[in-house]
Amino acid sequence: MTTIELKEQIFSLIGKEEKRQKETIELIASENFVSEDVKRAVGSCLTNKYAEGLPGKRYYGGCEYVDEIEDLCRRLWQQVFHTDYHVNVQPHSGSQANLAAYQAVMTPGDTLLSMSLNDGGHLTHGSSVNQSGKLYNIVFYGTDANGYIDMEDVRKKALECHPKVILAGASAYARVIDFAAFRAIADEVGAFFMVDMAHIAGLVAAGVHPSPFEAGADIVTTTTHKTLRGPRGGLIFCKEELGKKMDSAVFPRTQGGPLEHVIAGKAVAAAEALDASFKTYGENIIKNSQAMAQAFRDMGYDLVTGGTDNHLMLLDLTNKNVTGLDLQNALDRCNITLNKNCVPNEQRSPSVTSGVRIGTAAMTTRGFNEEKFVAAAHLIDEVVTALAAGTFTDETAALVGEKARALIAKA
Ligand code: DSN
Repeated sequence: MTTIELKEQIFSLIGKEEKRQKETIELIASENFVSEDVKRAVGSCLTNKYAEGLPGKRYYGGCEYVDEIEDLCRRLWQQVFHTDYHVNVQPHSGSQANLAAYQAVMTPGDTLLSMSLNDGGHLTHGSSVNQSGKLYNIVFYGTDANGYIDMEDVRKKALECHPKVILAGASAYARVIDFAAFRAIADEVGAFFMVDMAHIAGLVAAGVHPSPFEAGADIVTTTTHKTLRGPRGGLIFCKEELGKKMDSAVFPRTQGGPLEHVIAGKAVAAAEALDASFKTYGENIIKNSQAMAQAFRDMGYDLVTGGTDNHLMLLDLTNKNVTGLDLQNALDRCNITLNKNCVPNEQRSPSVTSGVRIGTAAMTTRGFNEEKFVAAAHLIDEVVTALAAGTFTDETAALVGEKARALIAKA
């Protein structure tokens, strides 16, 4: 193939993905749709620039404009979260942000107390297959029988294992996290208190979830692409006294040159999060989530913790006799995207699961209101019912897909 043909192939695939996104009800809780301005920044000439180091202290010439952009980005994110914490905007992702944060305050073998992946934590919170689980001694706290974080368990384990860091934050947890309670336990055992707010950061920015900054977390990491609706990437905030260590944990310890085009995109997203409309967006995400959760309850579905306080919910499909994997695959054929997810006391493997995770941030961006989310819940139920009865066919997929596209067209 010629270069031209290869490029045509690449852009044709991007076009197909764009069409898929436009015609799909997107319910993956960690995804969102960025503005054209975020895309403009990320697709800009800044991708050409090397800028290892920090503004004013770079290892390359010609950094005057990227210095201004990165400085502005740092200031804007401090404004978004009403904080004067030190901030580093260079992490390429949430995983990179977490790794750098650990490196700044822990040495290999130190103990990290965090939420297990099966209970809703994240791979980078000490999973044995992640670098975090290989470098550090990991102790997990879990959720209680109703799926809530068990603060008694957190305290008991903290008193037993004397962790260097206690981490709060999750990728599949539908309830408000009590940061103040975590802070109190960290103080009791002399641990650093770290929050990974990647999933809920947009809700914190909108003032509809308690802030880890107000609770006095020592370190706060986040991604910028979930509820914050920015480009893919990470941020690290920390108390001023940890700032130098944090910066050198990002560069040169765990990363090379920062992605200045993405940093510009993060700055654009911060400017958007500072607009008054972002508060309404956060409020709508939660209203939509709660309306959808209620619709599922009304149809006899079990929800982990019985409902939601944030942008996501976890459906436990055990009583429906359908696996998370089967539902995810069937919905992929019906213009509805979500992901399979473990539920408490999961009996199936993580690649099959007994549940699915559903998020409302992306479709709230696309204009879905409570009524549309309720309608989407009914479409999912149509598919679950057909799967359970063994009657899910190409025809079912076409019919539900048509209804999904019609809902999107009306949004
Ligand atoms: N994998 C992301 C999620 O879906 O929650 C978190 O990094």
